[in-house]
Amino acid sequence: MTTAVGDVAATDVDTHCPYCALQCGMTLRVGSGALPEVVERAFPVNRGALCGKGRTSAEVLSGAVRLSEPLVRDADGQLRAASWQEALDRVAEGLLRARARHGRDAVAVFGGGGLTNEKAYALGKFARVALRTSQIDYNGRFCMSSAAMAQNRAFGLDRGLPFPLADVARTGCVILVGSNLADTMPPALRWLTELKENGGTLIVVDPRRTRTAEQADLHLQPRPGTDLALALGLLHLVVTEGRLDEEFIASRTSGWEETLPGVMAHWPELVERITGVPVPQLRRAVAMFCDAPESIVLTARGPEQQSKGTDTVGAWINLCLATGRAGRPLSGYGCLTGQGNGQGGREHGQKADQLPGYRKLDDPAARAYVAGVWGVDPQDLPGPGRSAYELLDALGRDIKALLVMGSNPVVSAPRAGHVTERLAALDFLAVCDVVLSETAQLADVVLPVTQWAEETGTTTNLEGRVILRRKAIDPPAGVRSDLEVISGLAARLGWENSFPADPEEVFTELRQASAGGPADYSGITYDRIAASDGVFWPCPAPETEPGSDTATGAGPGTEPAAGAETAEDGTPRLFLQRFATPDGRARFAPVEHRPAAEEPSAEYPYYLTTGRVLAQYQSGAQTRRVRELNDAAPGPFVQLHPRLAEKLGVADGDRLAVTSRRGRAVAPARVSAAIRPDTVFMPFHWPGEGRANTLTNPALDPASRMPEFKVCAVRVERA
Ligand SMILES: Nc1nc2c(c(=O)[nH]1)N[C@H]1C(S)=C(S)[C@@H](COP(=O)(O)OP(=O)(O)OC[C@H]3O[C@@H](n4cnc5c(=O)[nH]c(N)nc54)[C@H](O)[C@@H]3O)O[C@H]1N2
Ligand SMILES: Nc1nc2c(c(=O)[nH]1)N[C@H]1C(S)=C(S)[C@@H](COP(=O)(O)OP(=O)(O)OC[C@H]3O[C@@H](n4cnc5c(=O)[nH]c(N)nc54)[C@H](O)[C@@H]3O)O[C@H]1N2
Ligand code: SF4
Ligand SMILES: [Mo]
Repeated sequence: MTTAVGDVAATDVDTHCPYCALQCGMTLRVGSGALPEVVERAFPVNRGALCGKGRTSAEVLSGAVRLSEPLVRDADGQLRAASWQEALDRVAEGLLRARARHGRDAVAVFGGGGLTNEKAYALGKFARVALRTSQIDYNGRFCMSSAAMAQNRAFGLDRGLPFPLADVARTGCVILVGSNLADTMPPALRWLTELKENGGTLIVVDPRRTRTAEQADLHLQPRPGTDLALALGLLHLVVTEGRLDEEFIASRTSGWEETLPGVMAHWPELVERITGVPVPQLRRAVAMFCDAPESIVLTARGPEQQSKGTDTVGAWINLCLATGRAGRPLSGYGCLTGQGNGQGGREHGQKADQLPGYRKLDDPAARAYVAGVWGVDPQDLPGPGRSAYELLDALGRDIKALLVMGSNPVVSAPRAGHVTERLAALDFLAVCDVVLSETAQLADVVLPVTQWAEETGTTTNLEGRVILRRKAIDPPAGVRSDLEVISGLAARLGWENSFPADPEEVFTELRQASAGGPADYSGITYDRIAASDGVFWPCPAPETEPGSDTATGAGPGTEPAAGAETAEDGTPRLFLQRFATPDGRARFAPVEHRPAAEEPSAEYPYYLTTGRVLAQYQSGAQTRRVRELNDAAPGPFVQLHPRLAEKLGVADGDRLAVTSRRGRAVAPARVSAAIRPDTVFMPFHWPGEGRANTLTNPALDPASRMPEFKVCAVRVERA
């Protein structure tokens, strides 16, 4: 659309924010200025609102902060500019040399949940077909993998929210477990405000009194790492207070008998001892949750990034199932997925155990189907590989060469000092990025790539809504898209025509590869997305009218096209008739509480927990380069309670040394009564001496392989 802005003609392009999983709608106004202007636009999840990160996102397009030509490391150890020809040749050589000397699994790929569906799909195919390595995983393993595992176990399907976000405003009670969405998804806070305006209630579970917790009718403030006991304790009260939905348990679930003993073993006084949450608050939470005609539990990284994250989410799902709060309108469990394409990025094959369409790599039928789409022998597809931290830990050992696309593990991986050493021990490291991230600084070759406004592609937001980011401007001359990089490398590895660089062509292939899988995109086209506010998967291609774009695809037990705010396309609500398990029943998780991998001790007497602040995004690679955001959140800090500060003899702003079994970090104290006195909090957005991940514990959840970012034991003293 062309509009007049002042005297100058400008073109408006509707697209979406490059950052978090809310994928707020925005319009880019392209005029005579050097950078496009971000303009608010009505879209169902954000209804016009944008946070500061989205509002300033166009600044990262500036040549002043981004990479504009490939870099290669010379014999003298310095990075210097190079042609694309030379850079891609060097990458192909580096990967092939490692393969020739040490075998296929000596070459690894590390992807990202910020990559579009097309990129995530192409990257997974590149690893399996062109490299034939099993060694691929991605940063989403650090994000929502525990919730994904728990949802697959309980419901037979993992779509972050099985309902549109707007449903949150119309239910009766929401329990928000370990989400600080006032800072991490600010426009979503409005749905909670509306919930309260509609007479609903909000319970927030967080060891800190965050801006989100301040909105709550009830704030439960447990010790870090005790959410599993808390959920079991609430369910115990549901049982003893006669609040079970026996009818629902009998007709729509399985496994209750096996689950009940674990629940009964967590009586209220014990749960108070473990969690620190007083029994009367537990009772009040149960009353609020069960008195409401409908209710919803939402989890985010707080309960999930634990070495028992899968069981913990399972316990919260149990609470929903036992009270009949699942598979019904306006009731259910949902996970607030984090990254821009955190949902789609986990569906199309960059995960160690997975093929496109959320198929399993160890399923012979799935292998045969996808191998058919790819034109290869199923026997030639590698098996499942290692999880993200295990892969990083193996660098320089049995993995000799690594390609990173869309992650900055030097800042964001657990036990980051060790991970940095492992990266340095590689024979060859290539990084595709938009900026010279801390990880790119270690690379042998850095490939500069285009950004969201300069390329077209789809992402799938936290609701499972597949949306289209449209190209608004041309990229600078020296950069190429990730798809062009993959295509160029594949050609050098002998796969000339199998890796198209055109996003729509890749999406067409993805649709075919996903057809019949749990995350079926075969009925979704760019045109269909463009004609709506996005399309919710599953969305199989209409069988009756080939080529028709109008039929509504819907999976089993789902509700097609129920209108909430707008006419919804695809399958906005899942599980209303049946769950996606073989027998259609949701499965209870028979779980018991266990301590964190590391609990406080005499030497390390406090809990450290980590997370985010409003103005920085993730490893900060992008947002630390935006002046307004950097002014708002210029550096790391250690949040601690006034009583702890007094005990340690420190004042606000004093430099604190925080030490764990893995290392020492130094950052200024931020004294605040909003945190438990036994816990300190650090945001993880910065490299250097204040890097929170120097301290964190890579203890893994046995099922999801999620590291324990949210709990470890530390000593705190004046630096
Ligand atoms: N501003 C900003 N927004 C973002 C991002 C960002 O980096 N910056 N990242 C995006 C991504 S990828 C993600 S995954 C999401 C994450 O979104 P959130 O999950 O909301 O973010 P976190 O700050 O990691 O953690 C949320 C809360 O968990 C609490 N917590 C810590 N330990 C525990 C515990 O043991 N139990 C419980 N119940 N709570 C605990 C913390 O105090 C914190 O307030 O945000 C997305 N949005
Ligand atoms: N202590 C602690 N650590 C954590 C967490 C925590 O709560 N506490 N949270 C974890 C979570 S939930 C997450 S999601 C991870 C995230 O951590 P990271 O994986 O480091 O995420 P980002 O900082 O978003 O890194 C993305 C990188 O890719 C680049 N990039 C952006 N878009 C593109 C693209 O389209 N193509 C390419 N090639 N590059 C691109 C960016 O410039 C950036 O350098 O951190 C995890 N680490
Ligand atoms: S909430 Fe997330 S998607 Fe929306 S503007 Fe902010 S960073 Fe972008
Ligand atoms: Mo995340």
